[in-house]
Amino acid sequence: MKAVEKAYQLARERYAESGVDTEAALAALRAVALSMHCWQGDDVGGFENAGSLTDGGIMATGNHPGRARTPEELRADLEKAYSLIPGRHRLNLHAIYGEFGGKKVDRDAISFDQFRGWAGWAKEQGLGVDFNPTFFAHPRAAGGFTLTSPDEETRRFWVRHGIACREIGAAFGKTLGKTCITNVWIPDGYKDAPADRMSPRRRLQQSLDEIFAGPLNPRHNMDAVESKLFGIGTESYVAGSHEFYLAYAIENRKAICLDSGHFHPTETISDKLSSVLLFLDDVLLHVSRGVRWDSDHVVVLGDDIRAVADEIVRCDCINRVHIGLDYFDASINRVAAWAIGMRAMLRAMLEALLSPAAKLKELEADGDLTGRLALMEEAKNMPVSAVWDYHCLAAGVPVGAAWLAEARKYEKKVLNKRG
Ligand code: RNT
Ligand code: ZN
Repeated sequence: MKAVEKAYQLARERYAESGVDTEAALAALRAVALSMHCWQGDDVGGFENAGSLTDGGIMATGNHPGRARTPEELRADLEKAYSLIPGRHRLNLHAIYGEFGGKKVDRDAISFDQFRGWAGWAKEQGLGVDFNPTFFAHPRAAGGFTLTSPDEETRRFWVRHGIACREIGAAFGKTLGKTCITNVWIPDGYKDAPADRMSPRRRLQQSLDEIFAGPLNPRHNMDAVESKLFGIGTESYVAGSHEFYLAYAIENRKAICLDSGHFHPTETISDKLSSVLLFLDDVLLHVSRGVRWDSDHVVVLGDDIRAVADEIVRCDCINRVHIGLDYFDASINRVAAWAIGMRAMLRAMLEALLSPAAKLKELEADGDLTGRLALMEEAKNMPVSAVWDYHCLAAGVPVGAAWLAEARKYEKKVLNKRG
């Protein structure tokens, strides 16, 4: 790996000449913990075999062999994926991934008991955990309404689920000594134009108030709420819209979760960060890639995530923006899907950390918009990849496409043997 080291030394000098300290950028990058979503490993299946995913307005397509079928398989796959990704990261778990031991524990009755296996494993792996109540893929969600349900019994059921999940989140936070972000997303909405847009939102407000009523130690649990524009079967109206949740989050001091697939196609979440960060303490990101719609394709290094990373760095909010990934592609090797998305997001963060942000702001302040544009373009020619390769090498993970051979080996040895 001599070439990687040599290339890095040259890159370091090159950056230093333009006033950028690569060592400082790498130190900052090492501190970035991404929340890797467990649900890429099994197409959002979970371990309770309850209902159809599309009841939640989302869909995983593809039938690549090797889907994880048990917690043990999923953990093995996750370990493989983490071994291909530089840095120490987090795990994002959904409530349907509990270990139910063959017993039926309904959503409103789950507790940390079903997650001790995950907590023990996370501790051993040095991972923080984030958590999500699962308001979909369940007979009681099949009607399309959970926290907004006009049926009081159904609404109460889902409120109990939300309360249980927050407590599980806090238990993860306490056990691991790392704050757990518990993120509420519900699919509720209408396929066709509703006559009454306000009542479901009023019920959602009430349900959230009930879920968040119990005080929890903020060092253990942080609440987040995730909006959406539309889903499969909720094309005309989604109760949990952006305006609803942003207002709710500001009033109730919650974190807002911005999912890149949940806005109008020409809207970007990067532009929203500087606005919401002026009014909220914390933002959670669900970094995803929509292709023509909220299709949850694997994240790749494109302009969108580069802009997100730039904003996080330029707003100086690296500690207030919590980055999670959210996609589910069942058409390719699932371990590779994790590695590609995680590496892309980290690579984008590195590029942002290496960008001449101070200089760009200075040019802008001086009214030199020509210089600003010119320098932004030239920054793209700087040797980011040399720094990235070196970062992978130093972190003890495969450099360049070498990770793919590892993923393939694992596929042959482990994934392809699954029925
Ligand atoms: C759905 C939301 C939500 C889910 C996960 C599985 O559109 O993005 O975050 O993807 O909870
Ligand atoms: Zn999401």
